[in-house]
Amino acid sequence: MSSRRKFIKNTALGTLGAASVFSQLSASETTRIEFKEVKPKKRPLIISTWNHGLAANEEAWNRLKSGSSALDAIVAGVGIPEADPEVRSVGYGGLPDREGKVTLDACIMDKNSDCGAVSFLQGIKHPIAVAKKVLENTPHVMLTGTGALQFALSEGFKEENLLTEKSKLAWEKWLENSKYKPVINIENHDTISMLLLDEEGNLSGGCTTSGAAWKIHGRVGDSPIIGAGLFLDNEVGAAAATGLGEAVIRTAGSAMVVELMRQGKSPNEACKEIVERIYNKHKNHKDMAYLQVGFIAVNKQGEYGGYSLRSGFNYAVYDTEKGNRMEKPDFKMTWKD
Ligand code: SD4
Repeated sequence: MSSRRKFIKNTALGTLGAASVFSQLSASETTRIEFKEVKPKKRPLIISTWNHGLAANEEAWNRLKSGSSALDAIVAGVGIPEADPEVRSVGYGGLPDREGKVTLDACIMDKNSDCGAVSFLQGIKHPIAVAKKVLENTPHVMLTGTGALQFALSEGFKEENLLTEKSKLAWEKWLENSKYKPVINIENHDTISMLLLDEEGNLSGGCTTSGAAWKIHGRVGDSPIIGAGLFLDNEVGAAAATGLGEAVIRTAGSAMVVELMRQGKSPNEACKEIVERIYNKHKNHKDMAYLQVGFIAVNKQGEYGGYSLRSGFNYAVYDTEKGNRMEKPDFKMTWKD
């Protein structure tokens, strides 16, 4: 709950509207409330999922500091793991689907709730940059498959082979048994979601992934879906997900985290409540054996947090107070539980 809401709730005038509360307070009390309401904790603030979030944060931070817009900073930031062949779950070098095709999902959202997304996109190294073009240059929110590729090419993007030798070898090994058993988030190199609170206190976010390895050709996860993999309301906060996309879509995960923050929960509490909900909905589900979900969230005041179902999740935080570092959120259970 924000300090202002807490204050009003705790006062004897708590049942009155804010306007009448203010009219009955002395000038000094009003000043105190106003100060609490607008005081940001830390700005700018950038948080990104997983270890590759560190390099992404660094790039986004430097871009912001040299005057880039928040969306350009996000595109450049998450563009680092997208281009890194060693990051096997995002962009170039990402693990392919069961047909050996690297298919990418991404979305981006700004302070005005404008958003752009691409799903099931092949052959373009930076899907997040295409998602931004969808936001800017089309009347739509999401383009998919060959349509998304056609659009990317018309915007000047270059088509290239994204299947590296290493990922091809991993796919060939998988083909020996062809067992579909998603192993999500265990090795710390997964979807990158980035949330950004800029110096003016405005929120934006982005998310990009090659999705679950060995998925059925055509499968789209939560990451390009606004409300599932990413959501923000500039009046409240922003949230993003990593993990088994099917579970995040079933529960509208990121949108729900934002709604819980709207109701007064802290980012940590909101992430935890949604993870608990996902657990309750899945505890007897066939997906439970390999289910992992993790959320990160930031509110308008600059408080941030995260929570995951299983151990192993971490995220990178960059702020003016402590610089760029990894943080480990709490989790509900270990992989052995
Ligand atoms: C998906 N949510 O496609 C993505 C995968 C992921 O951490 O986030 N892994 O389901």
